[in-house]
Amino acid sequence: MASELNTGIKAVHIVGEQLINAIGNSHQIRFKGTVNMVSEMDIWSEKKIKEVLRVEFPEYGFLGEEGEIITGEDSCQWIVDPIDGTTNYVHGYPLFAISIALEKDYEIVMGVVYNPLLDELFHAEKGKGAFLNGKPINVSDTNELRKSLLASGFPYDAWTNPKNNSSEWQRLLRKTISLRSDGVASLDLCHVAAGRLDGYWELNLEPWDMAAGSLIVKEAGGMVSSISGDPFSIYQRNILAANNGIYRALLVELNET
Ligand code: LIP
Repeated sequence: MASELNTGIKAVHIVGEQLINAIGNSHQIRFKGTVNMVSEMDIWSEKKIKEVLRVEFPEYGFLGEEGEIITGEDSCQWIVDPIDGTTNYVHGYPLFAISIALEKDYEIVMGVVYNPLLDELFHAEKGKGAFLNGKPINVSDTNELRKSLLASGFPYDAWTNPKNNSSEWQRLLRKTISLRSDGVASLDLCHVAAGRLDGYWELNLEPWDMAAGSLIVKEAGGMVSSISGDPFSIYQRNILAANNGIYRALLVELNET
């Protein structure tokens, strides 16, 4: 019998190949709001992932970024970002991912994040550790903010929302080695899990941006909470993820801006 993990991996590989083939093409774009782009490839990828997952697990629910929603007959639901980093993808900027998580009784129990251009597959199952291409990964051991490399991003309503992360960004720019904004939340989380980044925070995210990556960070030994330090939920729109050595210092800085 197929496992959820193997089915998730199969789905990201199938769509990943096609997404690579189409990355340089001109795309049919529409906007959700002022700057949030959707391409025909986001729609295609979500439909294809849903088809692959539901062949093996027809009773599970499905929550996808582009509107494919199925209420399942079971307590399990797939949570899918068919292209995380759509803005990068449609600009031909070579960094995007496919993210698939499995939620059971409102808890994320499995996550797969795939960067097809680098053929990097991150995965975790609850209680079983985190892996990159099958090898165990761990968060970094940096224990001072001033020695850390962090990432964050800017919300889609940054034009109009005064709480658009710019004050947090400016504050941390002066207290760290440097900051990165890659535009792919799921990969930012995986890079924390793999010790490539020491921490990451972001405001105004959606469940599919965080579901798989948050489990991968936890299983790699990292801390994950809301920005105010409350227990993490994929439904609360923001996230702070870091190694244990800098988590508290980063929490304090983010709550002093
Ligand atoms: C995007 C993220 C990006 C974040 C955006 C958005 P999309 O996902 O991964 O890093 O800054 O708010 O959520 O729309 O490309 O799937």
